[in-house]
Amino acid sequence: MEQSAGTGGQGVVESYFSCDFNMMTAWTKLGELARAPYDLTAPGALSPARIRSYRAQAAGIDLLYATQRVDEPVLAALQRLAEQSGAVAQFLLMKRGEVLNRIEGYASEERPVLHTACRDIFAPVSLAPEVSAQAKAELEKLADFLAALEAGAIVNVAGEPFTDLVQVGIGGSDLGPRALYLALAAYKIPGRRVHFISNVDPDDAAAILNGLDLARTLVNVVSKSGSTLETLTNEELVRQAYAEAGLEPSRHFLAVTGKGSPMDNPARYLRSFYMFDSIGGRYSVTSMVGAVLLGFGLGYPQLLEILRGANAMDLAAEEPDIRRNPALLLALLGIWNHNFLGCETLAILPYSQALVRFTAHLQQCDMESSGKSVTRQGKPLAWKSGPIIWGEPGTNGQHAFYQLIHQGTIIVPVEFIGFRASQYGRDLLIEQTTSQEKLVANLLAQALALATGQANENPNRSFAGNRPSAVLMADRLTPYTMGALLALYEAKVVFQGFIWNINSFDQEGVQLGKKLAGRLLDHLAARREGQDGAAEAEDDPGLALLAEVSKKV
Ligand code: G6Q
Repeated sequence: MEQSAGTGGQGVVESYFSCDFNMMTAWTKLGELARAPYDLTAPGALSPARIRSYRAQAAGIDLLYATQRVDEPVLAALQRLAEQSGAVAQFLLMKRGEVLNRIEGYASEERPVLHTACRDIFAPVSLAPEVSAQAKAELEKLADFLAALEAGAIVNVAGEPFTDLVQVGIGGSDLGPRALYLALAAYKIPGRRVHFISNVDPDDAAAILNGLDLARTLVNVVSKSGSTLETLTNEELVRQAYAEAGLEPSRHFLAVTGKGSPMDNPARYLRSFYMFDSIGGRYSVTSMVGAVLLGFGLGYPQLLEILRGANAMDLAAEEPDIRRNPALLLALLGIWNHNFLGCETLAILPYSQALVRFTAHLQQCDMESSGKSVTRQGKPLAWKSGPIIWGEPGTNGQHAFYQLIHQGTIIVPVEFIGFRASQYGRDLLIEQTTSQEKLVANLLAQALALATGQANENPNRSFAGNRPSAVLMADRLTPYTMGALLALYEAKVVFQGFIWNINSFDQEGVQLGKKLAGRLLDHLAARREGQDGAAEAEDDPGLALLAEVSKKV
């Protein structure tokens, strides 16, 4: 596949769309280079000059990659891989609204992929003007609503302002929005709080509802499809709590859903906001799915800052030179470690307590996008798609699972995320260093220790080294930086999918379990109603399992 990046057009998309990863000359080259990857343990291998030059920057985020097992020939081959797969050309086509969510020749979602249009609103010329205009209209609706709350024009039945908001949603309607809210809690409007109910476990809802003054609480029900079992169940549960408290739900409940979905019924809600078909759940944080709660909790100006940061990174992701495009470079380094050096997992370890749920969001964004076994032509993949993504904030992780990362028998590449300054700026000098300095020093020490290792005559105290990591570093975790970081990872996932030639935008793999759960629930409902069907199908393994787990010990 010899196409140059940045050309665009339908002919080009067709050829990139069916571009097999292992047919590219860059694949062959990288395979050769992987036989003797850069040795980070060699004397002088991690020189100050290397550390200075292996650094890419965009939208206030630095990517330091000197501690990866790459050298100039590997970087040149990765650049070639980006070009031969048309990674940036496909990214631009995605932003322009090309139908990229599809499997050729088979029934599939057949949709454009336009989460970037939610923040393209700042660009002088939007690449997808229609969807950007729709996104802008929803944002303006939200701005009016938030201003009315602020001005006391929308209040509860007793004339009091709303102080709390509960987001009811799951998967993409929960993980990203929750991760961002927690990340930016330092910027909250005083007196406002946001809570989340996602699991169909009744205890999830009960624990949240128990601590709330419902009269002063808004409930934001978020479901693109408007038909998700967990969300609809939890909505009913919360409505019931309002009814029991003698409160009218339509004065408290908001909806974020797709136009025409079963939830698209404005009469039931105080306000209805919309998201669009072309925005997938796990890519929906910057749509109304995240915007409503972030606007309520942090205020509209901070929400715009998040969008601005995301937009800046989306623009940086259009850069064809991999050394100037952190999202693309991170994607390629991931492919180098996973497909060529054989690493099965990736740990994302933020040195920021505020990012406590960010890895969980990235786990969904990445694993739901890249957990695929067929190409975009429906053929079995002859190469590995996505790795397992996991992680927890450091330094806590250092006292938990880092032992395996340093001395275990598998190699776990790491992406560290850190900040030069804390969010609150409330810190103390203890033994001449601040806590923030201690945090960052620990992050850097881990990257160094993993890379260089340390020989010891005691084998149990020996560190083999050559364990790759990358460091993402920004000044401070602000709304702008958070938006940029979010967009960086979204673009990384999308780039990897383009290179692996998989559809990163559907999630058929979640359907079978949902269907089987539905059958078991039908059976339980029929049994409760005393219907005959409940006793049938003796040889059904699902019913046999149900019978077994229902037996008390
Ligand atoms: C994400 C997935 C999935 C989705 C949830 C909730 O990309 O599509 O996690 O977000 O299943 O779906 P609804 O928003 O339709 O309730």
